Amino acid sequence: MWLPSRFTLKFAVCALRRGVLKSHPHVLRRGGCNTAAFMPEAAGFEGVSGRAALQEFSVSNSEDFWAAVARQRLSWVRPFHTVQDCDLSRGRIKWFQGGMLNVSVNCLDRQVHICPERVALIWERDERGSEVRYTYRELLEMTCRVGNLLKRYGVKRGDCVTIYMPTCPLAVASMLACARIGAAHNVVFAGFSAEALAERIRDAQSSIVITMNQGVRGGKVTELKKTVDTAVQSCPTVRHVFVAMRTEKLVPMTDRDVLMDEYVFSYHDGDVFGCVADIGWITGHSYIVYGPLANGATTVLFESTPVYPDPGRYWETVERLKINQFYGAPTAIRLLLKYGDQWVNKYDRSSLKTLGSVGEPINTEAWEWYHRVVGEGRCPVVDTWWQTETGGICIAPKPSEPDEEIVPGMAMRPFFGIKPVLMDTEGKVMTSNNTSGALCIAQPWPGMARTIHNNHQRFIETYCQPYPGYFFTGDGAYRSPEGYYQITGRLDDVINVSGHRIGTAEIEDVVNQCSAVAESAVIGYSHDIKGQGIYAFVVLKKNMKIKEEDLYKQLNSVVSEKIAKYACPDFVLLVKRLPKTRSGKIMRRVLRKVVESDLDSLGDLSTLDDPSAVQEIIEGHAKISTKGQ
Ligand code: 6R9
Repeated sequence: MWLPSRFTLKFAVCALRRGVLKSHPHVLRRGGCNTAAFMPEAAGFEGVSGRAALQEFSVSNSEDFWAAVARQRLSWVRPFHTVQDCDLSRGRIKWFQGGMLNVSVNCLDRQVHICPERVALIWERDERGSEVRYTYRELLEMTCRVGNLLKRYGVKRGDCVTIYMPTCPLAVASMLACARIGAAHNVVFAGFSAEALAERIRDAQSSIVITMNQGVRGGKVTELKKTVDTAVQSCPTVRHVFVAMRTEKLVPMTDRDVLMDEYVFSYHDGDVFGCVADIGWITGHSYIVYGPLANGATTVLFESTPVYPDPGRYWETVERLKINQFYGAPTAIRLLLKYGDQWVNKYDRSSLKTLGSVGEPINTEAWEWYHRVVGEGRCPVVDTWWQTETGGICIAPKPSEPDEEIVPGMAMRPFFGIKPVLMDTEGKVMTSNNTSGALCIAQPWPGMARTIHNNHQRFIETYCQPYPGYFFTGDGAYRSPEGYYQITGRLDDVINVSGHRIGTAEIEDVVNQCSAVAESAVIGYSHDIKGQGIYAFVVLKKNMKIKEEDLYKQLNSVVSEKIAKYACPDFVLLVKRLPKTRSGKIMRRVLRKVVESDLDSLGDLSTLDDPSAVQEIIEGHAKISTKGQ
């Protein structure tokens, strides 16, 4: 598990404090102060000084780099004999062959050995002010109990356990327990329907599902056990359902069900990393569970929503838990921006050091607000680009030298060991700056995906074949004259208006700068003359009153001024909500289907955050297309 970039400096400090570096007395002298601060291991890299030199070393001497990191930061049961054996063009990705480790041992036992009473988890329960802290020792105990239970019910190495739970300590312990006994885990977001859950259980062929009697989020109770009962009816592999109690409510139990015991709580202080994603998404896996725990950090499990019981929830939580790093999604930032600054200013945010953003391009307005209002202009905002397939952050403004700039809304700098490249339409690497292309990664790194479960051929076709020898991300990016990267959105979303190719993110960024606009989604639709026309879906800020014609005029003038006339929307539809995934990404695919009047192939909408948003859009679009604009 690779470190989040924000952790590197902190890790260096912790490592010194904990004596990890004792066996490397010349760390600071040989690597130079700067380099050791980024990464203590750099001390062993002859002649490397400063962030840029370390980044260069990490890609040109990739094997030495990753071997040093792997040896220093992880405890191995058996050391590896070969650092890597990869061939991207064939989809062969093998790292650390011969080596054996247990990630749960690295997240728990290693930390318990160093500092058993440090707080590992702070569970920020939906009920405000009732947080619960777990030390590394307690989390290890809980994990061992779940692991034993799984073994007792026949789970073996290589099996896959389905976890259908909200973000909570027992869910983390269940993930780590699976890893401990060599089983895989299939964490399904606890808002998914019985049908969506059943499909994922069948795919994983799980014999065990772990769930809770009920879930609580945003003050609403969800019947998790009931959903599991329905789902498992069509899942013949399931033999047992483990049920933990989140509320007092007793739910019907059958012979198949196993009630899990309660555990012990205790309260301690510690450093606090607050990633407010759901553990059902990759951000939750890497930056709530494995990343922070493997580095001995204290991690927050946020069970609630950004607006429950009011839009000050995040910042009240920051004040109460003294969160140092806050990591969230642009969609939530845009939502909170709509409610105004007073919800932020009410709370003391002096504990905050770094603000992170992930999941989508962060538009300029949201970035500025996050930086100026939330971070009081003193916390760096890091726009981190990565994907489920990359395992961890690949491009981010930090780490950087202390005086280096951060450009709003740009992921900017490749992380250590990552070599991004841009490809042109002919599949050639573009070497110049100030250019846009398809974002690929030129060489393998240990955290990357190795295959798709039960479908290696699809893995090869999707990621390895489009640009042979390179890992294809599916995203487009722009490289600035200074060599910084900016993500322009999914390549499937790129619009081609009369031969001008433009990313949806670029137009949305400008549309969102209109004072009346809270957020927007832009898509291309087929146009007889221009090839593609531009259609913008716009959500207005709270209590905003503006005449539609005035809004269109404003939009046209700002888009033609900041981009060009060809980028002005042909259609603008005002909507109350945009269709989004549960992790907050705008589903432009659904919008395209509505505009193409292809309603039969909208796909499974139950995985949307709010499926009813689509109905409003269908109706709104029908009006526009009959009356014109
Ligand atoms: C971590 C995560 C991956 C896709 C990715 C890209 C988009 C993520 C972004 C970003 C612009 C950023 N994305 N971070 N776009 N700027 N900082 O989100 O994983 O759910 O797999 O999504 O999200 O399009 O390809 P995942």
